[in-house]
Amino acid sequence: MKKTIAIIGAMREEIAPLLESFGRYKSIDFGGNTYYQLEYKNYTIIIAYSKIGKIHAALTCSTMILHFNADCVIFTGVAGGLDSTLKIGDIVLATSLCQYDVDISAFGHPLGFIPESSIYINTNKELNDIVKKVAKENNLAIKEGIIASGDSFIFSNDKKKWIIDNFKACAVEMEGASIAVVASLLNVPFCVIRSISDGADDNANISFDEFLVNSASKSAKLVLSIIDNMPS
Ligand code: 4EZ
Repeated sequence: MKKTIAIIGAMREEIAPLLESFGRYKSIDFGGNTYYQLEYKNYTIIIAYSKIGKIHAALTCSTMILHFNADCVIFTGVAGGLDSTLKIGDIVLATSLCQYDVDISAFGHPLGFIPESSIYINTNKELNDIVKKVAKENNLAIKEGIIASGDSFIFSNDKKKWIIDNFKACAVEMEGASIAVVASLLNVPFCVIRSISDGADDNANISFDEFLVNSASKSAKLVLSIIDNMPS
């Protein structure tokens, strides 16, 4: 059976380079999003941007898996850098993801923890190995680490430090943990690739506007090479 690869971004800019590169695709509207479907080599590829935030991303990921029968999910987009070694345009590959805005500490639970779930959800090792292999072949340095997700654009040093201190994350964004929760519970392998657009600091909004398109295309380009290296 032909396999289906889902590629999800949050914003149009994050998937635009992929649509441009494939050129031909079918558009399917579902649940307030447009899904772009095409055949490539021995794969069906389905691409969509979810709109910003964890809830939108959860709907899109669920739709990709349950409605479009995705066999694996790749998230591509940009993120705010938390680790001081990260520069604009650098690629981060999530080893695990967490929700920094989950807080039921009133009941003694650790930050980010939901009963019957866990603070961190791991990404798929086989997919990550392909990402790392392809990055290496393209002389692209990638940083592996924890990505923290929450429904805020982080643009303050205090909030940035709080996320680093509490979650040991190297990058922050607003959708990755949704993909992790949905895909892991539905037993679909997934990975999250992000290119840095800003430093999540007091200049982050300016930096984001300046580098969104360029950083998004770096992440999307890597995804294209990954698809070319997927086992058939
Ligand atoms: C969310 N995305 C930003 C959406 C910004 C503007 C209209 C990634 C991201 C991010 N998220 C890049 N930098 C970030 C930051 N500093 N905090 C949170 O996934 C929408």
